[in-house]
Amino acid sequence: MRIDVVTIFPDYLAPLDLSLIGTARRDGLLDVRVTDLRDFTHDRHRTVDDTPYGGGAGMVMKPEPWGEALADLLDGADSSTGRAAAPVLIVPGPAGERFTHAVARQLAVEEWLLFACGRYEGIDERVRDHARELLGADRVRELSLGDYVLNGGEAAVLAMVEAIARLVPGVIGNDASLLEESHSDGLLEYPVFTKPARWRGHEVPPVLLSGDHEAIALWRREESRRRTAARRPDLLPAEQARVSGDSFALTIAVPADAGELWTLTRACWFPEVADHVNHADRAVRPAVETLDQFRDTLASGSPWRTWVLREPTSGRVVGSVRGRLVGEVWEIGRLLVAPDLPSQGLRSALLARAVAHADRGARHARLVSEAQDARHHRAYKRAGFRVRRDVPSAPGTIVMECPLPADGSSR
Ligand code: JET
Repeated sequence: MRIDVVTIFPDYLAPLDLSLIGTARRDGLLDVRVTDLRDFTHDRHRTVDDTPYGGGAGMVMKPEPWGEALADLLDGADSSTGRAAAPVLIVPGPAGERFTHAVARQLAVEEWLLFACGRYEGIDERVRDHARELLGADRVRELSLGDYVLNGGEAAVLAMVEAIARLVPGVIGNDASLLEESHSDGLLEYPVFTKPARWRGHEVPPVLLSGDHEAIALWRREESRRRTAARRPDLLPAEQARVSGDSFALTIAVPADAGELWTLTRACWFPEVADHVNHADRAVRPAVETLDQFRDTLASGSPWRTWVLREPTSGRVVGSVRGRLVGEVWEIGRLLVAPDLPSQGLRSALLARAVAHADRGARHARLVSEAQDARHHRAYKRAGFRVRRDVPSAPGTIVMECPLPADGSSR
């Protein structure tokens, strides 16, 4: 694979001589060339930037040096490589599409990548327009590592080249390690341990010492799923909840869901909201919680795990449930379904999900129900819940519990 990098700081790319990438270059697997953009300026100060049209702070990279640098690299291509390949032009920048493992895979099969490092406020937009005419619209990609701003594209190029080059056959000696790592199967990696078995009072999980390969594989899959749900719920695939022929998507809620979910919660608790206006002393939590307070419960550090149910075609949020571990009890709450939908089947599907995905430390699942609400009691009983008169609860409510398997193995 050929990799060109155009930058005003060629020294910044020196690390590409080190480690696996450096070895792959010496082995002839990677042909990395760094070009100084200032070589394509013609004034005494070797100027690459100018003030923005329309005003505003900062400077913009001038198009002319970029045009000349591109032309030079593309012209040289036929003679030096003996083929008429066109590169994929990659412009790292905070406004790009997200660079992911999947993108790295697409790029790893290309013969030639050309990275353009922007600085200041960015490169004049017409450079990309021009490159799209030269290379084809799908061969110019503005890519972002994440939602933060760097001083220039160079550090992003180092990260992208490392992520891409290690997927080029031969660059990494052990292909099996590529198959097992985080993101290769869409989930985060399970935790790993090495000797000694006990270190500063911390034990290695006993299953890993058991020699039982099936049990180890199961444990690792479960840890991957648990980690992903806790840290990166956005990576979990939507599971389908099929209710009376209609299919709904059931996923872990993220902070971005807060607006819709809070609005639906308020709507479902409307009697309590109205009551709160009249009797502020009888505050019911879902009726008085602010949007910001609710959003915090969806953040990755929150003890709550919240699921959101959507109509798949419209994406409309139509239901939710949540759970958290308190001691040995998995507290389930905020079970709700939009008032215009047939609620029973959807409520049962949501409750089943909250029970099935209880924290493995839990011995019982618990929910609180309105004492008068016989219809819901019957549904909770069908789901395995029983009334616990011995557990105290607010006036007008009852507590119901359902035992959970001791080892959490079904979860
Ligand atoms: C970045 C990449 O900050 C990032 O990239 C570097 C950068 C900074 C400023 C300007 C710039 O210009 C490129 C361009 O974009 C419009 O012309 C590039 C953050 N996440 N990933």
